[in-house]
Amino acid sequence: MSSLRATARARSNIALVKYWGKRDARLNLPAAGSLSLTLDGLQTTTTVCFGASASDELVLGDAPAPPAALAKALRVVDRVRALAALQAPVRIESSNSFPTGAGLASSASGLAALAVAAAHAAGLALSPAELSALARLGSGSACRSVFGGFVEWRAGEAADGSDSHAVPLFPPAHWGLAVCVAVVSEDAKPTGSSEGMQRTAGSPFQAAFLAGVAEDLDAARAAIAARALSELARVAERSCLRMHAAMMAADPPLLYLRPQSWQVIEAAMRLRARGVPAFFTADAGPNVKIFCEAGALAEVTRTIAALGCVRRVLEAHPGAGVELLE
Ligand code: 2P0
Repeated sequence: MSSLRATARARSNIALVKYWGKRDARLNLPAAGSLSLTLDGLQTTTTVCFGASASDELVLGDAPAPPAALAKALRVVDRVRALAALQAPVRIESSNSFPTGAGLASSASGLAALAVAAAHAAGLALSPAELSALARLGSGSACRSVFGGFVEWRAGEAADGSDSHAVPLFPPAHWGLAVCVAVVSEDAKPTGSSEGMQRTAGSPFQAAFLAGVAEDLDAARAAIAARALSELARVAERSCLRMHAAMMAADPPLLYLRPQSWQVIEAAMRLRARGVPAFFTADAGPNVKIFCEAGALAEVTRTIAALGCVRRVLEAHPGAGVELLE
């Protein structure tokens, strides 16, 4: 059994056109497509070993993971065991290079690394699209982290989810963008994405958010192809704010952004108003990400770090897809 082991590394991704809403919660099938950039610097390394433990185990960093994290991981592992006709217990060891649970998409890199490590450990030869659909079972956004650079998750139509996976659009080197992550809080978020999406399904603004996604995807693809930052800024900021508007209008409301987040958002808008090629986005947590042309990163970071409300900043660049390490 000792050979049923593999290690993979995956990077986080940040959505430019947001995924928020499911048509099937069990299979993580989205209500609409989404589009993201995979980033280096924010990564998870995961080792999967079948048959080396008495029961299914997940270790995150140095500590046993909470039951909910193990349950998420087992959605991927159980599919792998079914495909490989394998019954052995699994031991998963995973470590992140960045804080978990604070809107930095640790589940995207984590579940993408897990899907690839588990499939290889079990001896499955899956295509990139199949690996992406496998990662999706653990966490929707993870299907995008299988690929590097600019990535689109096609929502698909099949009831079994077989056509709901990501596709690579442009490689990391296509456009020299950079991202400054303004960390305003490192606390775990109180409402996870799955629960948050379920609650937002009842928001009167959710249908309006979803109705704009197809147009946003077209506009984002065109802006990225043309490396047109001001066009991409327009699409990404409206996708982000429409998603947060739908969240805020849920009952009870979902408020992921803190006052400090709004200070960073306003700083990003001021930067662009004075000609710095930069724009903001924010996800299901209080931390704000500022995308910019790589040449503007030093100025963006200096400006954001000087805001009294920011605890620290992380810098990242476009990154590669998932890698098998051993
Ligand atoms: C995104 N987010 O497109 C959006 C924007 C957060 C806000 O994908 O329930 O952790 O596991 O499918 O993938 C976070 O959601 O949710 C997410 P599940 P996931 O990046």
